Amino acid sequence: MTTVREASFDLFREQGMTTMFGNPGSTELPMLADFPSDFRYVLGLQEAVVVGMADGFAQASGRTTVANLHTAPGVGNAMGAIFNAQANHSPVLVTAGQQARAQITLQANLTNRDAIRMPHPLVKWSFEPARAEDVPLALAHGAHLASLPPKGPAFVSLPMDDWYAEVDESDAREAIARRVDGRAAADPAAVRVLADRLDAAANPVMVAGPDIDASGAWDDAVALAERQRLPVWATPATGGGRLGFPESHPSFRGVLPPAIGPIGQTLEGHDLILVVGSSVFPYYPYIPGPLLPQGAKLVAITSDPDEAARAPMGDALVADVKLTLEALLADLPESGRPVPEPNQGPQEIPPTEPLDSSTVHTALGEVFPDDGIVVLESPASTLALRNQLRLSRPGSYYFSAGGGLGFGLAASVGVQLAQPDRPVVCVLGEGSAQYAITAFWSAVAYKVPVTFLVMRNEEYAILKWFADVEQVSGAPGLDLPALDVAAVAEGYGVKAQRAGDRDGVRDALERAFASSQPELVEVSVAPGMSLF
Ligand SMILES: Cc1ncc(C[n+]2csc(CCOP(=O)(O)OP(=O)(O)O)c2C)c(N)n1
Repeated sequence: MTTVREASFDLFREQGMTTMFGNPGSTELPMLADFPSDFRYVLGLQEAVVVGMADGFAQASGRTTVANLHTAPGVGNAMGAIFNAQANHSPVLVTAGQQARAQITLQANLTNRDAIRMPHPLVKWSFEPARAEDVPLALAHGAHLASLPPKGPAFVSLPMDDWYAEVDESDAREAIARRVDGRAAADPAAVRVLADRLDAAANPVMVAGPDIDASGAWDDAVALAERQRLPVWATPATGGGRLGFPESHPSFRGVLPPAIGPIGQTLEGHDLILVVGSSVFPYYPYIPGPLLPQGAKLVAITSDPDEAARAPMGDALVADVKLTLEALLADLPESGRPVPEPNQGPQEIPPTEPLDSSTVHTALGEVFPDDGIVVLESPASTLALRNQLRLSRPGSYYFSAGGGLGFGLAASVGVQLAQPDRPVVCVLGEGSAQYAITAFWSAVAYKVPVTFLVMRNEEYAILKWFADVEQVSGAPGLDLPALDVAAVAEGYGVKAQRAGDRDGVRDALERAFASSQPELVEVSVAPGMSLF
């Protein structure tokens, strides 16, 4: 016989899940008792931060990651972050403590009355085991489901008195040792048809999405574009939680706009649109128009059956993105089409007073380390950063595909913990920083050397832009005067600098990158959107 607690930690150990994020309460303490020394517990001070950190860690490590929350209020606080993890296809196993079984029916204090239903639409699976001894199997079930395509959060509610219950040792061993591999290859006949369509097309184009990076298909996507002479667009920034293609590559064209009409116009002239590792498409806002340019066909490769099923046009092939690109490459010859015209590279930005966000990103680009990683949540400067930095290595960009603010600051801490040898810069709007502000404390407490770059424009700039698009005037609540993120960060123990000109920004960033502690650079920037 062994205990639920021993079997559960053996399961986590066996599955490589030894870094755990959490915010504890009385209902989680029995789980955490005598915490094993080969595990790492990362405390987040609020549950949105706990799940955001776990999301970043899971994506950047490629490992399913536990986020342990405090019964119903903890799950409630984390819902926005769970929504983001789902959109990011991030394998997070969310667990939450629950009242002791003897007191659930009488609804003692802190009972999660409907634990299964609470996170339901945002997770792949939501469960509370019927018996204490089923806990290790339920955790295994959740962990495997989270890691199967499409990866995403799963939830298990854990009554607090289950941890000391005894389980049969050999049953536990069976559950613990299982391997579940979800990488499925495409039907070879379907790949052959796609290869023929691609080869026969007069002017095909590729749209690269986040699952290229997540599936490890970076080099295959480059090889396919080069062999078939494909110009490449990045999927719209709204859904591009990761990059799918090197943005300094001569065949890279830019980031697709996020709305129906403009996408159709941008892809005008192509007869075949090959979408790889993205939904079709992460549209927002609503700007109607033809879904495809006149005469164009579309084929999407995705590991997510729902992405394939819900697309409003085109065909789809549901399979692992890397395996499918490998199979396509095996079937495809060198194309005789002309090599796409080389792209222009970043646009020159004339100096402005006060600094424009694009200028700040040119300064960031000058000191950005080759192996650097960007975690981005600066809505009004998203495109400026993409255009100026032209990130070109796999695993170097994380963005919330869900659009819920609070991902950036928290996820950057998780990404840096998963990638301790790569410098991480987290670029934040001063408004966005507020949704996960307590992650500064975790960065300091665990000596996580993220460089935070805060763009202080004293407003919700992107919402003013949306107000124009939506023809809304007179909306309140779009200004953020006197929000001093540097001072707040200092309160959490982060060393903060303020910079006001281009050289100052560059020097401050250089110092922060060289530091082994989290450091923050706050820059006052001009209001409005920066697009280049
Ligand atoms: C959880 C959540 N609440 C509200 C929003 C709506 N929203 C989108 S962008 C934005 C402004 C963010 O401010 P800031 O980071 O200063 O960005 P700026 O537009 O100035 O770059 C808001 C409030 C959201 N996306 N997510």
